[in-house]
Amino acid sequence: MSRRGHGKVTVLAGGVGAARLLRGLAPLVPRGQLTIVVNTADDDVFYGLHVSPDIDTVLYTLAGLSDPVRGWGLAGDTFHGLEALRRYEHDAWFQLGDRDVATHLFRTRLLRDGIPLSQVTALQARGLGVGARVLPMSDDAVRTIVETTGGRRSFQEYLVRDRARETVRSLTYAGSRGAQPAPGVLAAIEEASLIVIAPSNPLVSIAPILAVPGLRQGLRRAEAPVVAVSPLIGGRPVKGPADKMMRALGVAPTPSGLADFYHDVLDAMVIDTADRAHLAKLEGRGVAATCLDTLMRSLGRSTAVARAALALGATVREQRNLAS
Ligand code: FO1
Repeated sequence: MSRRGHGKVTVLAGGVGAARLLRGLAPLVPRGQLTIVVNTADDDVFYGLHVSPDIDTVLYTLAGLSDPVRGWGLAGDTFHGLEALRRYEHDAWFQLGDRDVATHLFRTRLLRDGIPLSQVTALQARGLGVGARVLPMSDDAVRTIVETTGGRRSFQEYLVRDRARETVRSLTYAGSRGAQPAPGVLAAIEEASLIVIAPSNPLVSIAPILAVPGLRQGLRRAEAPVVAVSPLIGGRPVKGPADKMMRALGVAPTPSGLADFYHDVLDAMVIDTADRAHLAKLEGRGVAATCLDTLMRSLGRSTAVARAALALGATVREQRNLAS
């Protein structure tokens, strides 16, 4: 590793929050050095098409094509196809844009032909001109099942159809026990100089990745520092129901709660200035921490947060070198 370089960086990523960090991080990491391991437990089939929302969001964002307001889908897309479909399926609640559909058509056809999701994703990254290596966590199907007070829901039913109104009783990552990490995932963790847990929902974006056999052990064994970027600002996420879900499942929606949740893999955490009261608590339990404004509303803010994560990782590495 050069003095100014960071070596290989591996990021565990969900959707929109992760993508906001990645748009700042990707330009800071030399080509060929960045691997992104993406949650696929939100994947589902809509209108016969296999949709991988977190992979889509990461790819579209890195390609500079994502819708800046929604965070998902393509900027400037239209929904005429969906409107036409609603003549037959009145409650078609999951919105696939007219141009977005091409991504799902391509993925579905290749998967049906027996091509693994990791290879399909690599082809899509190439087609979109994305230089970073984007890997699904697994080529095997893992699905988040949400038990709510109203019944059992798929993740997209819970989040999109029911707008996360129901109280969550439990989460399961169906299929995770028998799943294998996608090719390259374990090596990316082993060879990394820095591992970043993106500011994604810990329960439904990061936990399914950690539930793939070998992933958690790989992180525990990794030489690289594991730095989490908190998705919380003053106890609330920028988007989505993370705080509600965390509270319902007994995880405090604070940096300390996150540190408890990631306790066996975590070395350091980037938190928002609004949560600076947790800095001392984190340091007290051996988690190195730094704080700044983590609201990534612009590329500049994404770059600042990415730099903070890289710098914190470098500090942890230096401290370890001094101690050894
Ligand atoms: N999120 C919504 O809130 N409503 C939608 O209709 C919707 C459609 C959609 C289509 C493709 C895609 O890649 C993502 C889409 N998302 C939609 C986002 C997605 O449901 C969630 O944000 C993620 O699963 C959570 O990471």
